[in-house]
Amino acid sequence: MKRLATIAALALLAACAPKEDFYTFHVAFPEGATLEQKVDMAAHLVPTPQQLAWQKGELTAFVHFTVNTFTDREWGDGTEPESVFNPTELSTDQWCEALSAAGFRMVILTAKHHDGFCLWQTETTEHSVKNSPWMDGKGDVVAMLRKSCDKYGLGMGIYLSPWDRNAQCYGEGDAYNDFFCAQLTELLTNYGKVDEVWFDGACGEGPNGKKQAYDWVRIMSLIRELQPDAVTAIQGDDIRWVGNEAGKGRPSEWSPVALIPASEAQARQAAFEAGETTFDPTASDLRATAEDLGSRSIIADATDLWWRPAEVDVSIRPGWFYHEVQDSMVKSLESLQDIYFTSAGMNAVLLLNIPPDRRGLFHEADVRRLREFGEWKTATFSEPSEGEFDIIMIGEDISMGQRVEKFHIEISDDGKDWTTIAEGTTIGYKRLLRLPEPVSAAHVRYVIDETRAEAHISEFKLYKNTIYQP
Ligand code: FUL
Repeated sequence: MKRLATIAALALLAACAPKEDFYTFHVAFPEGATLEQKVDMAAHLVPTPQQLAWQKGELTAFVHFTVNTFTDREWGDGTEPESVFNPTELSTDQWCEALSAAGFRMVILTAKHHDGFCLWQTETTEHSVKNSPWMDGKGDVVAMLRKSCDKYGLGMGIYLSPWDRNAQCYGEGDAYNDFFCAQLTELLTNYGKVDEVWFDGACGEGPNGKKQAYDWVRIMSLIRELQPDAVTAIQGDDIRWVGNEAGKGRPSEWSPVALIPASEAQARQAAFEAGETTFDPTASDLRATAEDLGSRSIIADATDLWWRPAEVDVSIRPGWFYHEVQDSMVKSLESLQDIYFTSAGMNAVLLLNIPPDRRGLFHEADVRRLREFGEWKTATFSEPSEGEFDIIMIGEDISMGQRVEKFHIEISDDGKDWTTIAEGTTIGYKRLLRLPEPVSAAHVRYVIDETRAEAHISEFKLYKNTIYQP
């Protein structure tokens, strides 16, 4: 087996730029800007410190738990009696122990799902743990999770469903926004540091048949005030839904995108309706599910770009909530490995859902799979390979922006004749490339074929995929 003598890097565009100006989170293009100018500005769009810290976390766990766990449903209708919520052995320590051992850095809990049942001691509604038999109504799942996250060194996030099928004020405009902000205030005030606030996109009818207009501008400003270091996801500004629930990032996954955050769209809409601007924000029909959110052709038509990295949410089982019938349907280790490559390996953060069962524990089958996943990941990625390799990791220093548009990897035995073994478009924070079979070579190098400005490659490593043996 040949040893890798050198790892050489070749950047074709390494212009000696004068002092660079950067734009944090958002950049608006000046009227009449050329495509070249816009692309250069896009290359200088950078994440906020909170977004950067979030991206480095790489693996976040999602925990879907509520009355649905006991009624065997995916969406409760809001009429479930509080008495159904009665886990017999709830242990957030058990969740966090399994997660931290598997390499997860944060846990996001459904503090409230669409059924409106609150997992914490809230003063906003009677529809909560307070009126359940669990711990004689004295329990608080959010408080328990807080303690466990601290114990196991994990960050904590909150999922608060805007759609509420129980609240009588849902659909009543300000009344529901007041109610929702009161719930957020409790969660963001009484439970220490919250790292991510997650709002799904569902907006159905409430108990009175009405739909609600959520006040995203107000909601975002409340979060900035109460937890300035938290990132806000999906309907929130900072983190974008990848666009599917199958664990798949895009081959070209840009963090600078033209997808407008909900709060900004709402603010612009209000200004447009008030006659303060002639620019109609509803004119853009770009959706989170679109195939392309940030290429040059998108930039050509865009007026603004935002740094909005992708989060890949997917469940370890077919459903988001626990169903006994799915105990035999926990995703295979191979499937989790694939998901890791197409999420964290494609410039995104993986948000993997593990639903506790009716005991309030992660089921043994899920715990086993988490352990296997963690062991595989550690064994594969702890040491760069000095011999054969079949995984290439390459990353950009995204504190300088995301710039690379096309690259390839070459190997050589004599340093003169080079063979291409892999290629890609975007890199971003981290890109993992798998080779069809292991190779070895004296020299390995990356070549940047196209970039929006000088490329800053922060990582270039080679690994050998381990075959997992429990
Ligand atoms: C969706 C919800 O409707 C699902 O129940 C689940 O919570 C998923 C993560 O988000 O919008």
